[in-house]
Amino acid sequence: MSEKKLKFNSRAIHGGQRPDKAYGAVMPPIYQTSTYAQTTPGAHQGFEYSRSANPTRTALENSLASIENGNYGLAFASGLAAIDAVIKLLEPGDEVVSTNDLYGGSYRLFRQVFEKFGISFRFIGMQNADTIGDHINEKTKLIWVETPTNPMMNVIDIRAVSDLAKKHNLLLAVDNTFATPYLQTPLDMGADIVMHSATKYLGGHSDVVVGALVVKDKALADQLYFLQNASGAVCGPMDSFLTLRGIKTLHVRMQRHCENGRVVAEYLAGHPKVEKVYWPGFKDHPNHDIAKNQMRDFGGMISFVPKGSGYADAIKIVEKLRLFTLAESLGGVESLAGHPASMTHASIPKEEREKSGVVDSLIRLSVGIEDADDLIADLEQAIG
Ligand code: P1T
Repeated sequence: MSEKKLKFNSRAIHGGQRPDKAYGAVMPPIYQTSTYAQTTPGAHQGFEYSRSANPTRTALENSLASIENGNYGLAFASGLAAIDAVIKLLEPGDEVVSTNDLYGGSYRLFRQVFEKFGISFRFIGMQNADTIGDHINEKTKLIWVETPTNPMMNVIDIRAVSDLAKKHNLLLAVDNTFATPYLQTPLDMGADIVMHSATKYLGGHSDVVVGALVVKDKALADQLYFLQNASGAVCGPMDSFLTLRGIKTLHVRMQRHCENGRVVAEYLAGHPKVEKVYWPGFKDHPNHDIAKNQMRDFGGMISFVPKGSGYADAIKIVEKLRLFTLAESLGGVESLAGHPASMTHASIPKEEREKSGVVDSLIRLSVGIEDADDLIADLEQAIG
């Protein structure tokens, strides 16, 4: 059966995978080698040096391409290394239009690294896609979209942004970390590049830091491959193996993340001491209809603001949580809680941060796949 015909769950397990050529190993071995023997210069079995390509990484890259409905996958040493490669497609003088609510590290890379090299970034709200065109000019080359956004859970209409990008001949890159291809496949909606912090749901077990890019277009893949090899921030063989192993259960984990996410979001929304809950599954979420249209379910990421609270009260709650671990990151099997203002988004100036809703009392939850009752009991004792 042609692999393209397989449905998502089958591709998560089999996509791009063949038993290993040497001994038929069903899981690709961890090819922990930097280099490969040649019989005469240039005569090798497809691998020369592990920065350029490594069989374990290639197995992961093929899987990434398959689950995102792309043709080419590239695995990097971190999500930020993957973003770094995308921005290096640009030239000094070029402009990028980006969502204003995004991971703090992406913002820091854009503002504090790439602006020095003459690339400018405009951070705008994209919840209403009709307004994005106002920020495009002759220097604009790329639209950078995170959806759902980290941590405010805004949802951006990928098809609408893609139409705009095509009209102005711009590249569209979508950070698909929060949704994963289980919930949405941006390339099918017209995006040119899909990016992941595979550290999160794709790996799924909080044991690797890995980044990914997937594209359909060969010329774009060649350019990104050139940058991956030239800059060298590649995913190592052990991390490739672990990420590939994670992807094989992505669909079952995501199903449970979504189920538990719904239970936790509804619990918080009904809690007398909770002011506001951000989760795209609520009918009154401003972009619920877009989410329903482009996502298969609503995920396990939730942010909330306790009632009448400030910085100190939010800190008290996250300190009291026991089953939810207070930690950076998200998307693993275990539930995590974070305080974006002081942790993941601390590199965004307070003024900027608060414009997009990241107030000092905001708490972010990555709902894991434990028993939902235990998660609720933990929240109950922490919120009071
Ligand atoms: O951490 P790294 O693998 O380099 O990925 C960066 C990144 C990119 N995009 C999104 C949407 C992300 O959430 C991240 C990393 N985020 C966290 C560590 C966090 O706790 O939000």
